[in-house]
Amino acid sequence: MEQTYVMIKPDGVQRGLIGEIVSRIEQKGLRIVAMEMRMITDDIARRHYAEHVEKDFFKFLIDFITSSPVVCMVVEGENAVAAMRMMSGATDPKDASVGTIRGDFGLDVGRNLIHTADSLESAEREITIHFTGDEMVEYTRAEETWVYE
Ligand SMILES: Nc1nc2c(ncn2[C@@H]2O[C@H](COP(=O)(O)OP(=O)(O)O)[C@@H](O)[C@H]2O)c(=O)[nH]1
Ligand SMILES: [Mg+2]
Repeated sequence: MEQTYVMIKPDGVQRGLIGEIVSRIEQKGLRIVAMEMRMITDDIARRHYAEHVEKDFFKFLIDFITSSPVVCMVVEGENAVAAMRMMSGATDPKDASVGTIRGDFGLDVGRNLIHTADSLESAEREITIHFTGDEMVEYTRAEETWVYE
């Protein structure tokens, strides 16, 4: 089982899409093992988006992600990293397929609703930034024998 880091961004929270997004994760059969709404500090935001520090949109990204609460999650399942990337869709909602979260609800690359780790390595790094480990729970969902062969 893989773990990935998922974050509903401030626009997703402000637009009342927490339930919709969490619902899609649940319906996919993935297991949410940690979830918390919180304000991201400037320091955490900079660590999270460190790979983009040289980009011209970096300041906008940091201002945006710290502007309003986000919902931080650790999501677990077989191929959870790729599954969540597929469900999120392309970075720019203009390119994101219908049926994806960004494709269904977004119009602008700076307001693309959700963050999902892009690799197993990124997932491990991001989970460590946002969670200590104490918040994580171990359980199985009752329906998992009907999700996995
Ligand atoms: N304003 C602006 N934001 C961008 C641009 N490219 C990426 N971003 C934002 O920066 C975030 C991180 O970029 P990236 O890691 O490449 O995309 P992701 O992994 O699909 O979220 C994206 O989700 C966007 O919110 C851009 O060209 N302009
Ligand atoms: Mg990324």
